[in-house]
Parts: sequence; C-alpha cells; structure tokens
Amino acid sequence: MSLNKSDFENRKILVMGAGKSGIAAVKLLDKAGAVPVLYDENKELDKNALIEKLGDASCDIYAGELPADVKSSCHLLVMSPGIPVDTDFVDDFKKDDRTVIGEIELAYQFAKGRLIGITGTNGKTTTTALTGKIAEDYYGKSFVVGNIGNPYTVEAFNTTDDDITVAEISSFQLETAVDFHPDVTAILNITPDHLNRHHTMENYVACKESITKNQTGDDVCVLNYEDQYLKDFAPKCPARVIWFSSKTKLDEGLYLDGDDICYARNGSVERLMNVHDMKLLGVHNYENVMAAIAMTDAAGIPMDSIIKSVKEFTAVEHRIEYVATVDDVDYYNDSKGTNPDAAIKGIQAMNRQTVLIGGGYDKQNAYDEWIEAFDGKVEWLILIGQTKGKIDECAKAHGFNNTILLDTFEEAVNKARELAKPGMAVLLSPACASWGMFPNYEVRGKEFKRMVREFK
Ligand code: UMA
Repeated sequence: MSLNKSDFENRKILVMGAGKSGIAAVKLLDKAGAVPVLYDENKELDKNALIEKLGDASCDIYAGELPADVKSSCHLLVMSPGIPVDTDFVDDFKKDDRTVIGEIELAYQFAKGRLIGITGTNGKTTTTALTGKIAEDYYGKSFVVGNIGNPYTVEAFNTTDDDITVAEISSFQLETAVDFHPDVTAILNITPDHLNRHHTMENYVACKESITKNQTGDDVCVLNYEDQYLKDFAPKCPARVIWFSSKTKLDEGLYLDGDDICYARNGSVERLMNVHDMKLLGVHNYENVMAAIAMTDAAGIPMDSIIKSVKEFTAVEHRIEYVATVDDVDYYNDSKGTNPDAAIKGIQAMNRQTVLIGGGYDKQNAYDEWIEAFDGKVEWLILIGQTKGKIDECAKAHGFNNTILLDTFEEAVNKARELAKPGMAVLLSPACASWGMFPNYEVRGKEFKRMVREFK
C-alpha cells in the first residue's frame, strides 16, 4: 500500500486523540486542504482549551462518543501513538478497506529532505537529541521530531529538500507506519517494555525492527552488536548494517576500546575520541554516542565536526539529571526511567548510598533485574502508584526489605528528604510510566525538580 496527496485533499480525515500528536495532525491536515475531524475518547475533554490550541485550524470535535455516520463518512483514520490499534474501532475502519495510519506516517507524506529515524527501548531521546545537534552544528539547521515531544506533523511543512530531520520513533508510532522510509535508522537495543500494548515480546521486537521495512541496500541501519535480538535480525535487515559495541572489538563498526571510541572499517582502525572528553556519563551513553556517530557519518557529516558536537553535548532533561544539593544530599531526576531497564542505568550511575523513588503505571514489566541492580547502594525504596504492591513483593522476594509504600508523589519526595542522610543521593527513577498520576514523565520530573528546589 502506498498513499498519495489525493488521499488527503478535500477528504474527510478522522484524527483520533486530542493530545500533542492529534492537535498537530489536525493543523497539518487543515493546511493540506483536507477536512479533519477530531475525536477523543475522553468525554471530559476541555473543548474550549482544545479550540485555543488548534488556533486557525478548524475541525469538528467529538469527545466520548463518535456518531456512527461521522465515522463511516471519513476516508482515512490518523491514530495518535498512545491509542491501541487492536480495537473494534480500528477494525471497523480496516474492514471497509479504509486506511489507518499514524501521525508519523501523516507527517512523512508531506515532509521533504533526508530523514534519520531512531528507535530502541532505551537511549532514544539522548541519541535523537545528540544526532539533531550534530546535524544542526554542521548544516546550521536540523529538525528534531517525534516521540522526543515535538510531533513530526508540527515540522513536516517546514522541511525542504535540503533539510535533514532526526526523528525519535517509538514502537507505538511504528505500528501505524506505511510508507515511512528513513534514509538512516538505528535500533539501539530491545528489552521488554510496553508489553501491555504489544502483548508479546515477539510483537514488540517485530515492531521495533519494522523501522527498516521500507529501507533498501542504499540505506543504512545502525545496530547494537551486544543485543541478541538485533544480532538475529541483522541478516534479514534490508539496509546496510553498521554495528556498534561497548564490549567487543569489532572488525567492522564502532566499539569501545578502554576509554576510547574506535571506528574499524576497510581494514583500518580510527581512534575517534576519549569518553572522558564528553559530558555524558555511563556505558549506555557511550553506546548512544557511537550510534549517533555512525548515523551522522553515514549521512555525510565530516568526522571532526561530529566529534566537536559530541564533546559539547550535555545530558537531556529527566535522564539522570542532577537537580540540586540540599543539606549535603544530591538529588537526581531520572523521571525518564520509565521501564526497569532504563531505571537500571539510573541506579548504576549512582556512586553513593541512595534513597530511590519508584513505582507508577503498570506496563506489566518484571522488576527482578532492577532490584538485583541495587547492588547494596539503595538504602530505602519508596514506592507509589499502581505498581507499588507488585514491586514491594518483588523486592522482598529478592531479600530487599527497606521499602516504604506511600499514596502520593508529594509524600514520596518529602519522605526521601527525611530519610536521606548527608553524603547520600535521592534518585527519582521509577521504572514505570507516570500515567495515572501524571500526564507524562516530563510533568513528573518537573514536579520533582520544583519540590527539590523548594527544599533549598
Ligand atoms: N486517548 C484516547 N483513547 C485511548 C488513549 C488515549 O482517546 O485509548 C486520548 C487521550 O484522551 C488524549 C490523547 O489520546 O487526549 C493522547 O494521545 P497520546 O497518548 O498519543 O499522547 P500525545 O500527547 O499525542 O503524545 C504522543 C506520545 N505519547 C505516547 O506515545 C503515549 C508522546 O510520547 C510524544 O512525545 C508525542 O506524541 C509527540 O510525538 C510520550 C511517551 O510516553 C513521551 N511515549 C512512550 C515512551 O516513550 O515510552 C511511547
């Protein structure tokens, strides 16, 4: 299947979800000459606030229920990433041979220039931000879009043939991709996440790998050599594979040799930089950096310019972010630790005894490896949210009994302050999504930082 402009011009298009993606999709469709209809299942939706956010774009808005005649009159359905696609609602559309796409696909249909697409369970945001910076430093401009928080549909019409766009792409967004075809991709790693949405690990892995589905031998896909799923995938990958590894000296690809990042290719090895010359910390970040170097080099950016940008780049907000020191206790915001694997990186980065705040929305992940990674460093584990009981049980099964279960985020942060002794750290790294308590991890992280700054 392939889409074209006639699928949009003067067509009635249903956009599902009135969050960031849905609003941006409606605006793009309005500009593209389509007739957008916006539908959100939340019947409490504040329509006035929504109309304000839509600005000049006009569309019919439905909240809670969508009349059957409106649904049947729409040519195409554009899904927001947070909405599951295995529902009767979506099936009804497909049954009539009507196309279902995601917001990313919609943007792709109208965007121009070259495209770098980055996926993986963890490290996407850091790698996307870094790749965007490398491209911007060299070309003077780049578009950084997608799951990072800037919908692709916001920027699609701003791109020209000479531009480069760097897109962070989640598994949710890949489920509804059709023609989406980045010139360069990266799959950073695959560990269990979002299994409540994808049901099986097999589905989740296939979804991640599908970022390459429209690529050809002229394109590049950067893969992590230490990830067994990706090793298995490489022979099937339609693009030319470039490997990176933090553990193995590769004959071809980027790897970590002691503190040096090296690039082996065509029989020779180039030492690119020492990891102490960059501001990012931790092996997981060195992996992100290697992936960003591989992608931007493949995109034609000179290596000296790439290395200069890498050295200047500082960590992204909410990812093991130092907030403040209060009463000789260092506070770190790792609100982006929304799954056990990401949270393991958070606790591994701590070099002192830590009061850890965890728990949140239940994505049906297992917490055993996270608890095992505590490595004697966690003094107290303060738990909140839907998963607090499940994590508490898991901690106790692993012999960790210093848990405290509380009801609100505010109580948790105050309790952490009370328990942390001088010289210790407080780390918000929940291993869970924020949903149910906050609209997203950014709001959770900002609230944490606000409270900590008030302690000061
Ligand atoms: N809604 C429904 N039915 C549902 C679920 C939601 O109608 O079954 C409605 C809600 O009432 C709400 C709207 O859909 O009004 C929200 O849509 P959304 O959840 O797709 O959220 P957006 O605001 O559009 O944000 C999305 C991404 N959110 C998700 O994938 C859950 C953002 O990623 C992304 O930054 C943004 O698009 C811009 O591209 C966030 C995220 O948590 C950061 N991503 C996950 C992750 O990183 O692990 C995948």
